[in-house]
This record gives sequence, C-alpha cells and structure tokens, in this order.
Amino acid sequence: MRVSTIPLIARAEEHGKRIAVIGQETTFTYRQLLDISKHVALSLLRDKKDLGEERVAFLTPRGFVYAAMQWGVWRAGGIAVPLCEIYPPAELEYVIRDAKASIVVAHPEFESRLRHVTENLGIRFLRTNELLSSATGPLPEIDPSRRAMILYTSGTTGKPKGAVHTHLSIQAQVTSLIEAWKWTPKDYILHVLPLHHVHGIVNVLTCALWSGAKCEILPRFDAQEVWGKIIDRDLSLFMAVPTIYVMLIAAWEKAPPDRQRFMSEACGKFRLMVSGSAALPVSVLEKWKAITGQTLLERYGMTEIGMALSNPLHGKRVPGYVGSELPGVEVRLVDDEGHPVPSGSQGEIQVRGPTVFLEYWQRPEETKAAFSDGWFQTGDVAVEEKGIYRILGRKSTDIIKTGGYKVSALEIEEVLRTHPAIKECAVVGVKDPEWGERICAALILESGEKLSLHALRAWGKKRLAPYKVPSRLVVLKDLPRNPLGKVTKPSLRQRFQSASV
Ligand code: MCA
Ligand code: AMP
Repeated sequence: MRVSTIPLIARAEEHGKRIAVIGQETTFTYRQLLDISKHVALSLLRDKKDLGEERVAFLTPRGFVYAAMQWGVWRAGGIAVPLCEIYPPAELEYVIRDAKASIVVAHPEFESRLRHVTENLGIRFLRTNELLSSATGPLPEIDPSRRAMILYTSGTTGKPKGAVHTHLSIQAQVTSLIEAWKWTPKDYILHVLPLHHVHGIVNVLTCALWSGAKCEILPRFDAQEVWGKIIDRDLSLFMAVPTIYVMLIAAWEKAPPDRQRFMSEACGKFRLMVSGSAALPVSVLEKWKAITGQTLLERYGMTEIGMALSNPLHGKRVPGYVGSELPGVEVRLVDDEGHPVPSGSQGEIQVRGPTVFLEYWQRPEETKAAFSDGWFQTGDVAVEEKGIYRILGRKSTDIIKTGGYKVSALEIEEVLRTHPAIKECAVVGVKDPEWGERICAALILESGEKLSLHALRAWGKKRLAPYKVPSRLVVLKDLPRNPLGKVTKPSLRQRFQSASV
C-alpha cells in the first residue's frame, strides 16, 4: 500500500487504536477512520487513478460518516464540497451547480432532497452506504498544495462564493491553532457545530483528528443535551458561537438550583472554552464566567483566512477584545487608501500568510479584488492597542452575522423580490441579544397585496436556509433613501432597533 502524502491522514496511522470520533451510538477508532475512508476513496475512484480535483459534494448527518466522507474525497484526490443539512433543495442545487460537482453523495436520510437535482444535472449520484463497504487497491499520492475543500460563503456581491482551501492552507490553520491552544492526544472535545464551515470543520474536527484527540459529534445543537454531556463526559475542550453560549446560559437559568450546582461544577474539568464566529458580548462572557468559572477565550476568523487573532491560552483574556496574531498569521490595519494606520487608530483588518485561501472558485476577478498587495481584505474594521485587537464592525451594512452564520442582505433581497406580492424590499441585520443580529425585512407590497411574517417565512424556507429567512418584517409605503436613491440601511436599521417601524 502506498502511504498517503496528506499529513493529516498519515498522522492518523500513529493513533491507530485510539478513539477518533464518538457518534450517536458508536465509537470509531483512527484505524476505522483510515480503513473506511479508504473504502470511500476507492469507491469514488472506480476505475480512475486520481479524481484530479473533481468536486465531490456530500450531504451527511453530523458524525463519523462526515469525517469518513471528507477523508475519502481527499484520499481519492477530489475536492470536498460539504453541503449543509438544513439547506432547502434550491440552495443545495446552487452549490452543486456552482462547484460543478461531478459526484454527489448523500446519506439515505437526505437522498430525496438531492436525487432530482443530480438527475436534472446528469451528475453521478451515490449513497453513503454504497461507499463504506470493503474495497482494495492503490490510492493516489496527493501533493499538499492541491485544492482540498470549497466552502460557500456570503459576500457583498449577491450569491455565495466558493472559498477554495488547499491541503496546505488547512494544515497551516490547524497547526497554528494546535500551537496556540496546545491541543494534545489527551483532549476530548464536544462538537456541536455545523459541518459546512471552518469553525466546525477545521477548528473542532480537524484539529482534534490531527492531534489524535477524541471528538464527540452531536447531530444537532440542543442545550439540554449539551449540558448532559458536560456533566457525563470527561471533556476537556468546547468551542461554540456566542448564540450557543446564550442558549446554554438560558438552559442553566431554567434548571432547579441543585441541578445548576451540578452543571456549574461539571465545567471545572474543561481546560479551555472558546467563543468565535461573531462578537461575544461582554455580558455573555461575564455571565458564563459567573455560572461556570470559565473565562471564554474569544478569537477572530473568517472562512477565507481561518483563524487570525486570538486571546491567549495562558495570560489575560481581555473582555471585548479578540487578542493578537495567531502563530504564522500576519495582520495589519489599513485606512481607506490602503495605508497602514498607527496603533490606536481604526482600520480594515488585512491578513497574510499560509492560512489564507487560494481563490474564489472560478471567480478570478473577485479573487483579485479581494487582495491588496498580497493581503486579504477582510472588510472587518478593528483597532489595535498594545498589540491586542478590538473588532469595531464591518465596512459593509450588507453583511449580517446571525447565530454565527454570515448572510448577505443582497442575497435575501434578491430572493424576496421574486415573491409575487413584493414590489421592493430592503434587508438589514438588527442587534439582537440572542442571535447577535436578527434579519429584518422592510417591504413595499404590490397594490392590494397583504403578506404576514408567518406566510413570508413559510415561503422563504423553501428557497433559503432557515437562518437566512427574515424573522421581523415591516410593510412601508417608501423605503428610506439618500438623494442618490440608494436605500439608507443604517437609518432603516435604526428604525427597527428603536421599534419605530
Ligand atoms: C434559526 N432560527 C433563527 C435563526 N436561526 N431565528 C432567527 N435568527 C436566526 N439566525 C429559528 C428557526 O427558524 C426556528 O424557528 C428556530 O429558530 C429553531 O431553529 P433551529 O435551526 O433548530 O435552531 P438551532 O438549531 O437552535 O440553531 C441555533 C444555532 C445555529 C445552534 C446557534 O444557528 C448554529 O449552529 N450556529 C453556528 C453557525 C456556525 O457554526 N458558524 C460558523 C461560521 P421556526 O421553527 O419558528 O422557524 S463562521 C466561521 O466558520 C468563521 C471562520 C469563524 O470565525 O468561525
Ligand atoms: P465567515 O465568513 O462565516 O467565516 O464569517 C467571518 C466573519 O465573522 C468575520 O469577517 C467577522 O465579521 C465575524 N467574526 C468572526 N469572529 C468574530 C469575533 N470574535 N468578533 C467579531 N466578529 C467576528
């Protein structure tokens, strides 16, 4: 057998008998992950020697089968395109089409959502159970500079774009975090995040598997279940978005005092709890500390760059700040002319280094526009003082962060405009204690039409992921506009904020 050249997978040989993934009912060792992902790779390859960066889109429940699929695609020389289990068929089809996937794999649970898409597009369709059976044969050598994964991310230009990471950029992200947060094979992490974003795929799953640690994956986030695991399991690490901490706090507050004590004491065994993907309100950090004794480590990252800034593992974590550069990552702040700003002045965060993505899939113009002198322009604004950074906001009002998900207001508006009752619309993100930002829509209806929030949400959920569907709605006669006719989103946001609409 030829040895894989993907270091993540080569390393797993050393961890053979250790437990890699704990799923709903079963526990899988590194050996099983190696064997099963090899079967996946051989089944994908059929008669080919190497998939040669063909895109393999796959939709599985969160768990071991996800890890086996991702490794299988990589070992066959393909590019992994993980799909989101809560996307409606229209969004799944967009990703499959845009990525130009040549193979689509679905767990039987999701087959009905993907079958017709693949039939229409004439794409090879496989069920996960068809890939897991025993097979033998050689696997290709994979140069780590090859493309490994495409993750779809929203931007300021309408539809989501595919951010391409190579094996090397993923490896750079993983090794940076392992060095900073001192992962070891003794670690045991509870995974509660979706598996189509960097946070869940890289920071949690791949860091664990690189380290030889144990990763217990829940099929979905459920606050009661997470508290149960915190109490029952010998966990050492936990990573989540601020909304999840808000939900865990709410569940703690509802528990009877005896149970609360039990829950709080159980948090003492963690060596690290991390928050990221959206701003962590200081009030949430303080409340979490009061009930668990844990000071959340806040860090900052983005799909295109992995993690860039982090509070320290040891040393002072400053509430409201995201810390300093992670190992191997260069960060600078620049003004509107692209000149670096002095310490204490605000500027756009730009990032450079081996963790940065390769390109937007088949969008050379947008890739070029995203960089300035080799620095990736994040669109986030921050200030740095004494080497530590504080995020101040974003340059664009059209990017919304809700529940840790990044959403484009323009993408939602585009879909809303296809509703027969909607004449014009504007979507904004409004500050919210639970979701960070809540998606709010202002509509102008065609004359004589009526539209309730309930009806709009039911219609929207057939076209958009549930977290993209507006959860507040107002019908107006006119949208607020500037003298050039452009909708003034800050004033609209303000009107929602002060409930004056
Ligand atoms: C769901 N609901 C919402 C939202 N999401 N309402 C308002 N705003 C939202 N954002 C509604 C649903 O429509 C439903 O209502 C009800 O809430 C329950 O929905 P459900 O899907 O069950 O919600 P949940 O499972 O409780 O989801 C909350 C969650 C989830 C667990 C916080 O949003 C989540 O997993 N977020 C993490 C996202 C993430 O990993 N981001 C990382 C990307 P109804 O039934 O009435 O319709 S960022 C990244 O990777 C970068 C690199 C980084 O820095 O980390
Ligand atoms: P995504 O493209 O989904 O990877 O989201 C990345 C975006 O999430 C960044 O550009 C930031 O706007 C936001 N983000 C991530 N971490 C933080 C944080 N700790 N504080 C504030 N914003 C954050």
